[in-house]
Amino acid sequence: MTTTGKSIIVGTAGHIDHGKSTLIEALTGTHPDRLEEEKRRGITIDLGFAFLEEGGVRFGFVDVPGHERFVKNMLAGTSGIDLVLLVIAADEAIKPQTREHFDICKLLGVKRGVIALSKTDLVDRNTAELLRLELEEFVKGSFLEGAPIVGVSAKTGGGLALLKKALLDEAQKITEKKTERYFRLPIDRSFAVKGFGTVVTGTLISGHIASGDEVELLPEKRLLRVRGLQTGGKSVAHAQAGQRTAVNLAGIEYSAVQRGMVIAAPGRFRKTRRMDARLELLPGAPLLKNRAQVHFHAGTAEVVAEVLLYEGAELLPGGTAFVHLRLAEDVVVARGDRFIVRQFSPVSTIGGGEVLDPLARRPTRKDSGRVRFLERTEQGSREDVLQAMVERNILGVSAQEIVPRTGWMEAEVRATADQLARNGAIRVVSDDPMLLLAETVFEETAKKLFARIETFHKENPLLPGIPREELRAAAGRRVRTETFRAALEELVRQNKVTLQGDLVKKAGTQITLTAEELRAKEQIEQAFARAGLTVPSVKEVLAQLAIESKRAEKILQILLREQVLVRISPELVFHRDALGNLAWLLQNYKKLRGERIAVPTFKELTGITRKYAIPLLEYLDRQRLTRRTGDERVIL
Ligand SMILES: Nc1nc2c(ncn2[C@@H]2O[C@H](COP(=O)(O)OP(=O)(O)O)[C@@H](O)[C@H]2O)c(=O)[nH]1
Ligand SMILES: [Mg+2]
Repeated sequence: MTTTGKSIIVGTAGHIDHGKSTLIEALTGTHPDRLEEEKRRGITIDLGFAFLEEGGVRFGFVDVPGHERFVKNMLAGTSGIDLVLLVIAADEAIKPQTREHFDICKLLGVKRGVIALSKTDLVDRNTAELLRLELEEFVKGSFLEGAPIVGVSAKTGGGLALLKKALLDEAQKITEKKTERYFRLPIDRSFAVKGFGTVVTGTLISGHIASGDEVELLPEKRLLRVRGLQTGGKSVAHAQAGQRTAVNLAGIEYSAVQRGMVIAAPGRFRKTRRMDARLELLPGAPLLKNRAQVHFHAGTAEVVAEVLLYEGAELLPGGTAFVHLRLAEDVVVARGDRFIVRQFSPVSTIGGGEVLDPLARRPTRKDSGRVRFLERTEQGSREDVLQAMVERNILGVSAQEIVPRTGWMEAEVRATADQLARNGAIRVVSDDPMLLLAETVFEETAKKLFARIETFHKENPLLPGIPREELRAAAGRRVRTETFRAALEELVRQNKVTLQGDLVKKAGTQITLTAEELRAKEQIEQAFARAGLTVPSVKEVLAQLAIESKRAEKILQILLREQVLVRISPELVFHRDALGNLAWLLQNYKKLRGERIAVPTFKELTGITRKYAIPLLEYLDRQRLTRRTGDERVIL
């Protein structure tokens, strides 16, 4: 079943006993208080839920408790709402939690709402009109300025139709939450349903989910399968952002899941205990000292946090600042998520803000660029954000890291990276998995590699090039393998470097020998050429040269590489002409005396001793010039 029409989440807000729950029942027919204790005491303690389909819009209502002791429950319900229904009783007017809930809505970035002036049956017309003026003043300059104020009475039913219409009008103005984002649902309840097992509920804040999907429970990092889904009290095949959703999960006990946990698209979000954020302190809050302890609320999670101010020792009421939040427990948040902070004790809402980097590292004195980075990324375009992220990490950043840090889809990361690469700002050093590096860092790396290659040639004039592994080691651990590879490829493309098997050499490098070395080279070659198959030992030959042994050894290497000489065993080296002669001898033998030859005959034919004969025959076997059968060789 596909979903059509709009899905809107409405959250109530307002002081206790102002008629929030009663109003939800009057609108939807469902009383949202569900706990025994709530029914007995007649107050809302935890979140309640109800649904209404009206004018093609599906409303999911989240009813919150008004009591100041349960503001933390209210917070879990209010994050993720599209529309607030601020309820103010006509006989009581504005009370402390009216203010606190309103502040919370502002801090959470709620964009629209409707104000219900409830219990109008208890006051006369004049009082109601005066209160209306007071409320207009109260919301001036906020997101609720100009919002409809509807007088209602749940008792008489007066104004309910107008209230529904006002909700519908506001709902039409709301742009829906993004469904083209990775799936995420902060959990507000977990319980067991007979015959089904574990069911979790929450507001689906991004992406979509289908029955049969695999989801990741965070911060636990457990993969679970979705057995079934409900929205609005009906079973559905999928659900999308903007819907209150109940998810039946296979493979887990309901008691292992708690409010504050999140189910999400596997691998796309990460738990965190450190984040960088913009924090705003309410004008009425006490000033906040550096390292103050607070209660941090985001999504449905609540944890104790320490606030580190990046600039200054305190934050004044009404002020804002970049902060680092160090949490006592893991939470799951994404860039752009709103949060609330409450004073540690006595508990009251003092501010809130927006997550800028959900996976921030521990601040250090050395890391002086942090505030500049946050400034760049706070208001910047996607390109600005990605470029700043890449430039801050000299090792480069991978897509696996960028997705949970930004909340973007992988395709968006790729498109942004390609754009930046085209502009010459960054380098895509590897495509899959994608690794991005600042262009300046990349060029610096290539330059250093090239300098190392040049130095190698200078220090080793008799060697053709530096072994790739040696160059890799010289680059150090601050250069990832992918970067090394890409930088080397770049140098090759620029025709600065050539690769020769396992060796890297500066393009156009020739080994130039001194006159002395040239003579030595000739002497070595001649010594082996003269010897034929009864070769002297390498040591003997080199000892007779006028140059020192180290250089002599390198010249021998050159002859071997040029294949003038051939090493057939660790001790034995032959001139290529001698080996060519031997092959010719064998072919001749085959023609005259047949293909089989025994070791003694071979010795006789070549005039060499066993010491040479055996390694030579083995060499011939390896070269497939002969094949061993028993004591004999078959000439091929
Ligand atoms: N007279 C009158 N009483 C109401 C109205 N709405 C709610 N109440 C009463 O006010 C009390 C508190 O209502 P409730 O919905 O629980 O308030 P909440 O704490 O804001 O959820 C209850 O006793 C309700 O019966 C109304 O429109 N008129
Ligand atoms: Mg209530």
